[in-house]
Amino acid sequence: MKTSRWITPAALLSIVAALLVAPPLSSAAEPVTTAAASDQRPVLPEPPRYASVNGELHLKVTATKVTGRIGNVTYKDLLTYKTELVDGKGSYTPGTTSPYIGPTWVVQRGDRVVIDYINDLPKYTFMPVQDADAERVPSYPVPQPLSLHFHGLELWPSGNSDNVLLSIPPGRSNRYEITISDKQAEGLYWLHPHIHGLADAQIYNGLAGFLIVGRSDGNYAEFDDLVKHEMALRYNVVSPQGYTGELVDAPATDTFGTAMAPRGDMIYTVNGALNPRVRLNSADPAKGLPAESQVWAMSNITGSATYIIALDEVDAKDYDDTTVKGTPLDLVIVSIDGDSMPKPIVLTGEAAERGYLVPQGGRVAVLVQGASAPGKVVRLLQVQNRSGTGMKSAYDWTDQSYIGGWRDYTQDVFLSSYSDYSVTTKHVPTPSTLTPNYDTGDLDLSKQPVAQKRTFIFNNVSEPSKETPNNFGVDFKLYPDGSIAQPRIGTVEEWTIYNYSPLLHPFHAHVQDAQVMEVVSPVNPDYVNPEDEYLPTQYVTDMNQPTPSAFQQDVINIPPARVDNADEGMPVLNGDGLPAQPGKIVLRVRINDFLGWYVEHCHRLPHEDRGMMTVIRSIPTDPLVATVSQGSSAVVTAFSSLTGDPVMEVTPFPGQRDVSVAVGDVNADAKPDVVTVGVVNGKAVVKAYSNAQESSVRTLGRYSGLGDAPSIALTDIDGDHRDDLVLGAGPGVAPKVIVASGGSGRVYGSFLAYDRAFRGGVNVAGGMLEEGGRNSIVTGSAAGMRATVAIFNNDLFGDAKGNPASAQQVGTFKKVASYRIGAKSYRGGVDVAVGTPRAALGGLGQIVATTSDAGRLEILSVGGAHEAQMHKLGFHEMVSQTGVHLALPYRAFVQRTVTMALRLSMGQWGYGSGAGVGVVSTPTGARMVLAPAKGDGVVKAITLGPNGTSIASVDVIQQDGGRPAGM
Ligand SMILES: [Cu+2]
Repeated sequence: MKTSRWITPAALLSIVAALLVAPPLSSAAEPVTTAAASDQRPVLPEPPRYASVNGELHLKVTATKVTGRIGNVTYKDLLTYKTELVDGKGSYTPGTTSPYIGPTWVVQRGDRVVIDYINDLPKYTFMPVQDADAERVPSYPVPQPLSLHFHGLELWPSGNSDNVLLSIPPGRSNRYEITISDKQAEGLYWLHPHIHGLADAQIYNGLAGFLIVGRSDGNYAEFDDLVKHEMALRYNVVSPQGYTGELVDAPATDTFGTAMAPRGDMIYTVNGALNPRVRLNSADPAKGLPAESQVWAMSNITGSATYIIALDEVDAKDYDDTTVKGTPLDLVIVSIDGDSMPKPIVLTGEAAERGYLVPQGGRVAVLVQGASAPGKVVRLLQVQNRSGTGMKSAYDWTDQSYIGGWRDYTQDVFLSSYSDYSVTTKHVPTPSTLTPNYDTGDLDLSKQPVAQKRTFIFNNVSEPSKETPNNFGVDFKLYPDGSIAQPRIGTVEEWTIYNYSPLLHPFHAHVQDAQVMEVVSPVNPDYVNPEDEYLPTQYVTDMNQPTPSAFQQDVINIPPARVDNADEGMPVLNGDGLPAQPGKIVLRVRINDFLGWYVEHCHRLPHEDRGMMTVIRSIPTDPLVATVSQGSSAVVTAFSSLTGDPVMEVTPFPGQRDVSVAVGDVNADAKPDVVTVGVVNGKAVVKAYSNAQESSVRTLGRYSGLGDAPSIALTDIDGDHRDDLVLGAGPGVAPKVIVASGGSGRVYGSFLAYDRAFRGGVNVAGGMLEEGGRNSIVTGSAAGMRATVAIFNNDLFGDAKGNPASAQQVGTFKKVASYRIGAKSYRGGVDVAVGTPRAALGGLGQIVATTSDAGRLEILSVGGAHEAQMHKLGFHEMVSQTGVHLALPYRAFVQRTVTMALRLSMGQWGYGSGAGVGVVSTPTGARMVLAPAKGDGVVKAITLGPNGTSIASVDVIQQDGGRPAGM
């Protein structure tokens, strides 16, 4: 007999214990109100607030386990954000703490926000993927990493800013430092962890909080005097056996379905309270009092729930009676996802009754009017719906034995109003236009030129099996195997996103919001739900939209494909097996001026955790290539990678042949800077040309012990999203690497890349090589030993108390991998570069290594820490085969494995005796720039084909040059 997968005997005991100690009601601590004594409803809790003062907010935030109560049940193993002010930077307003919503942060545009973010989470109970017919494999605890995402904010995605690739190990911390953009729309945002494989579990169990920029209503003049409320909408599922006290959801590692609760076993909370009341004064026509107006800003802070909200008015006594159908009230939407709108969207009549769909992660602010008479109340409702279509769950609950997926969301009352006429209130009729109290800038991209078009296909990967249990992918790939998209900053791109599945997928992109151009929802009007009680979501809400929105969003639903009535709600297929009528959205995005790595994904978090996510990397508007000619005075030339034209030609060190060059962003203006190193009076001198302008040259520093011909690379080493200097010793001295700040030139630290006795010189490179969100330094032996590529990391995480990484930590580098390249007898050098020449195949950066040994070029992949951890823990097979890349703690110094992804002969391009290598980014990948290792000659740029192996094109960049670099 199968046992329940949720309730272990130990858990059952704890539940029984919890029930025994739980008092019948949780209202003891509620504030005193003027409502009738018989009113059992709790008052809507307002979370405590931490607000910036004088442009600064500094918080210490600890993610930790807590026991909490919802309604009359005590829940153990909830997670929460314990929060405190640091150094008095910010203000604190007390509120009602809840395990279900963290404290609210309030910030303003231009603010500097520092978060010391501590992982104090308990171990995560890992439940391996099960064969439905087999006995359960026992669950076991694994360390639980943590990260932080500022949902909806336009921020740098790299370094210690909004970097969702970070994976903070338990007992460690990270200091996040963000600057709220001057262009950020004012409204309601939120923050939550973003660990792939654990996003749903961590958010579901409590790790979330509001982040208000300015005002949560959108900051419109029309609403200056109104009361605003923020409302976190969350649900919980109790197990089908009816036990309470344990929260049930779908761990990414543990299910053939996406965790279906039998109907009715949902509980809904607002700010952590069940069915609370909010003061919103009804009109009193007898006294000539109009109804009070308020703005309610709501957020769907769940992984799975599709909320469809509606408002109605009922007699006060019916406030919680879902069988009573009230008078539908208009839904007056004034802000979506914190973005401002030129005028309200008003849903009235039947449209108001059908409700507005708030997707997972999305927000909506509505102007709400009080009820029409003192004996009436306004209710906020969840409209009954089902996510997905009629097919049943693969889950082995007895009443749901098929493969597929839905989740039922019952009709329910989230909250209701009450009146207190001792409070003076204000009435505002629905305005015809909305007037933001600040400059919103131009939000309409519909007339802008499009620099790049892309498509993404959201789909179920395959029929579930033990190997691929109900996975979700993008372009038929699971994260991180989908193509890396590399938009150029400052450009507008158009993204068409198809939905090949019968489920709703809410699309979410980080770093910049999107304007909806078009929505195509191929609803089947004849569709009959087999269970016929619950309408699938897509039939409740008509999502067709033929014209562009007048505003931007950060979560956008992709309607499902047209489904087949005869095939249990699966999509209607063409002869080729693909959906005949996929759902579709067309978006425009203006790429913000931030460089770095981030993601787009489905915000239905069990889908994201199962692979429905791809990597995006913003690159400069015009990534530059730089070369050094090797005449008696080396000439550094920078070229536009768009036009091939030279943009700068300088002789940084007159009279010197051995000059090295790198391209990167040392001043965090997101534009490529050209940095060179030469030797003056025995010291390596580094000169930087900001934005490749000769007039902007400045000397960054002078460094000893690097010999006559040092090498240089640029990559962010300390997490401030400003590229730093990596200097490799030339021939004749010990194989030293010096790492220094790209801003001040100050030395962070140094290390020996090879044996101290080695005198052949060190080539250097750096970049993002694996999940974990930090850059690595790559070295290549320049000559005189078995050619060896080595990888070095530092550890930028803080300690368990939230103290940030020390200067010593930043400057301490350890070798985590090495790789020998070329024949055993080969003693020539290996040059190295880091980039994304195979972006079509996903992953992150790769190393390109070249030798003069038969003109060899190898592309190397680096295995991440979590891969090594998974092998060690023995569940690699169970995890990786499902596509669930459970990100285990990123440990900087865990040994990595390096594997050869591709080997090419450079002889085909005329470099049979070797070439130096650089990599320059393109919107779809990168070009490998090759130049002869010795003497002058032709520089060529190689583009790999879309399959990442064949050659698509070879461009001549420049005659007469050498030693290339790119960005
Ligand atoms: Cu999805």
